[in-house]
Amino acid sequence: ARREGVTVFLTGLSGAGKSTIADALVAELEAGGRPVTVLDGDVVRTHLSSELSFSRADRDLNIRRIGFVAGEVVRHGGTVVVAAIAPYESAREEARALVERHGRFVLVHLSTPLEVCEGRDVKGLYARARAGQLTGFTGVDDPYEPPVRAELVIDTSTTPLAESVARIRAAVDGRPAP
Ligand code: GGZ
Repeated sequence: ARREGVTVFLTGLSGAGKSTIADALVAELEAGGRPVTVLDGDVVRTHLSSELSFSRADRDLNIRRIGFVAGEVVRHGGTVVVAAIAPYESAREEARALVERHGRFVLVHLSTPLEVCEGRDVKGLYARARAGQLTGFTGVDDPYEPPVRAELVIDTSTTPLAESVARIRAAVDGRPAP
């Protein structure tokens, strides 16, 4: 029988480690013979959602689009890795519903504390937000609703990258965590 499709949906603050984990996870899944469709918030906003702002309505529309694309790939037995802030519970659950009609959905909450994300500040966006040069920045002056039912919760400030990836792979393969 054809393999069931699956979407791994990484949600969390900017700087929580979504793209880092996505990159490592995708490399391992592809090395294991699973081609992966990657939907990274940053990239999606360049190519698929370029007209969208960071208002609630536009964030929700962004996540709805991601959920739709993920569902289509999963429908054909594919593997999808999403990395997006996705700050609203209702939009994440909409994405879940769009995927689960065709296959499996693994929600991974990267629960890295705000202080750690802000300390990393890879792109200097937190500093700009604190300075008032960037408004509506998630975690500073815009909300992040923690997921109510995540399959996995991982704090990247206390979990090594290899362990995070191993836990997610186990969930994808339906094995108990190593
Ligand atoms: C949050 C913002 C904002 C605001 C720009 N709030 O860490 P990054 O820089 O590279 O990735 C973030 C990205 C968030 O896009 P998403 O599509 O994941 O967001 S959502 O799921 O809410 O639609 C961040 C950058 O865009 N960025 N302005 N105001 N992140």
